[in-house]
Parts: sequence; structure tokens; C-alpha cells
Amino acid sequence: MRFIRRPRWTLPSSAETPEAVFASRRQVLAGLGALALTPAIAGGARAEAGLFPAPRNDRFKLDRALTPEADNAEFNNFYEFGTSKQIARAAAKLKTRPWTVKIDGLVEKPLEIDAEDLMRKLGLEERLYRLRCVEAWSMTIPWTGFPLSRLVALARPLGSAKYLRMETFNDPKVAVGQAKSWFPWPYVEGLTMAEAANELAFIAMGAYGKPLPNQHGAPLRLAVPWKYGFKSVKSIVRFSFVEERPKTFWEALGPGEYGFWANVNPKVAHPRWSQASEQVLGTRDRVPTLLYNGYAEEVADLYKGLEGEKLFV
Ligand SMILES: Nc1nc2c(c(=O)[nH]1)N[C@H]1C(S)=C(S)[C@@H](COP(=O)(O)O)O[C@H]1N2
Ligand SMILES: [Mo]
Repeated sequence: MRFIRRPRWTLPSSAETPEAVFASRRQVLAGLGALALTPAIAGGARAEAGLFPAPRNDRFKLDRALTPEADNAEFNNFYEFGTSKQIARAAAKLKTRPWTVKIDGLVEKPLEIDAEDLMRKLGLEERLYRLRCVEAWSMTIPWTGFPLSRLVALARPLGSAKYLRMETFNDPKVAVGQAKSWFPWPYVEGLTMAEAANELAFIAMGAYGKPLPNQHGAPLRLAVPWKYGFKSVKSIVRFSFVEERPKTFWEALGPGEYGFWANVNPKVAHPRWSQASEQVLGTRDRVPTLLYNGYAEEVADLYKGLEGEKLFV
């Protein structure tokens, strides 16, 4: 939030791909034989009655230009649909309506609710957020959704709940990547209860004023902008309140390289590359990365007393 950059709308994201870094992250998978690349391009979003565009919450404005929608739509990480960035066409096959969301675990009363009912019930607002991928590229996205704290309130967790575990759909017939059994499907992520209650933790159901395109994780995905992108789990089907720290997808794949906390820190290098700076998607700019991705003011307090943990991996 501290850097004002010149936007360069004209450049295709493909020209900006820091290939070396992506290739490098794939090494973790290469050892497991997961190098299938899927060629495809963008799909589209449908219009949704009444709810979009939602009013912008001005407290979350940024001083960095938004990533052009087209760049964003054609450059994604969604391993369920393959390991390339161009998974939009493959992801278009996912049927996101109806979409049942389960809320269970340590709650007063487990419940199931359709994603569309959930957004009608919890309301929608727009927020401009950064996203910093662990691969050292970043973007800036206008998400539409609701604070995660509202979903927590709806769930009424018991005092014994310590973590919120979130799980992506699992359907290998639709998602080709899920047919590859060397991945620990389904994709799982987690937050502490305090993180889930932080005002920045957001459930996105739209982007750029429209319902979320499938490649971004329709119909609902997490957006926790102070953490590396892999924490922001897509296409969630289940929220479980649990006592034990969930084993997360990337942690399960490469525990030496990816951890539970995954807070952005330019001073803590990934074992195989620096995190000091980032390539701004859709531009030629490479800018310094900020502690907590620029959100230290909002989240640094969450980690007091946890200095012994691997907070930044
Ligand atoms: N289910 C699921 N969620 C996921 C991923 C994934 O592969 N599967 N990739 C993560 C990573 S590494 C990033 S950087 C962001 C990318 O979000 P975007 O494609 O909408 O930009 O989604 C995250 N959420
Ligand atoms: Mo990522």
C-alpha cells in the first residue's frame, strides 16, 4: 500500500512471466511427476441478478493500480485444473451452481447452505486487495464478497475451536489435476480463529464487479492479502472449526518450503529464491515486497508471542 507505480496497461502478462521462478516452483512437483501442462485461455463470468456490482468499501483502497482484468483472468494458479497458469478454459467446466457449502466441526449446530443464499444472507461489498504469490509476482484485485468474520458469526463456533479449516471441492472427473494422485487432494487451508476474525480476512464471491470467474475459485474463495497467495483457497465446499492445526496442501507437498503461517516477509527467502521483490503482473515493474504485504498495521499484532513459529514460510 506504500508504493505508487505507473500502470502499463498495454503489456500482456505473458511477457512478464518470471519463468525462472515458476519453473523453479515446479521442481517440487517435478520430483513427483506432476508436469502436465494444460493449454487454454480465459472463460467468462455470468451476470448475477441484483447483487453485482456491490458498493465499494473505501477503507480498503490502494495506491497501486489495479491489475487489468484480462491479465488476471488468464494467469492463475489452480492446480486442480493443471499446473500451468492458463487453466481458465479447463476451469470453466466446473459447475458452480448449485453449490453447497458445509459448515461443521466445533460449532453449536452444523449447517449446509447454498453459496448464493450465503451471499444474500451475509451481504456483499467491494474491497481492493493485493495478492502476493509465493512465486514472487503480485496483482491487485477488486474483490467482491464479505468479511470472513461474518461467516464465523453465522457458524457460532464453540470455545474449543482453535482453527478454521477450509476445503476445496474434490471431483477428479471435472478437475483433471485431481486425477493425479500424487497431490494430497482435496486442497486444504487453515487459519487460526484470531486470523479468521481479522477484518482483512475476506471471502470473495466476485471480482471486477461481477461474479467470480471459475479460474479465480468460483463460487467462493478466501482472500487473506497479508499471506502468500496459496493460503487463499479457492472453490470452498467446507468450513470446519477444529481444535488441531490443519495439515495444509502445500505444507503436505513440501514441508521444507511451505508452512502453515505463510505471512509475506521480504527478508525471509524461500529456500530456492528471494522474496525481497515482486513482479507486478501486467506491468514491467519489479517492486520491493513489503512485510505482511503492506498490511502490517492491520495484522502484526496477531503474531505477538509466536516469534518461535515459522511465521514467514
Ligand atoms: N483450491 C486451490 N486454491 C488455490 C490454489 C490452487 O491451486 N487450488 N492456488 C493458490 C495460489 S498459489 C495462488 S497465488 C492463488 C491465485 O489466485 P488467482 O488465480 O485467483 O490469482 O490461489 C490460491 N488458491
Ligand atoms: Mo501462489
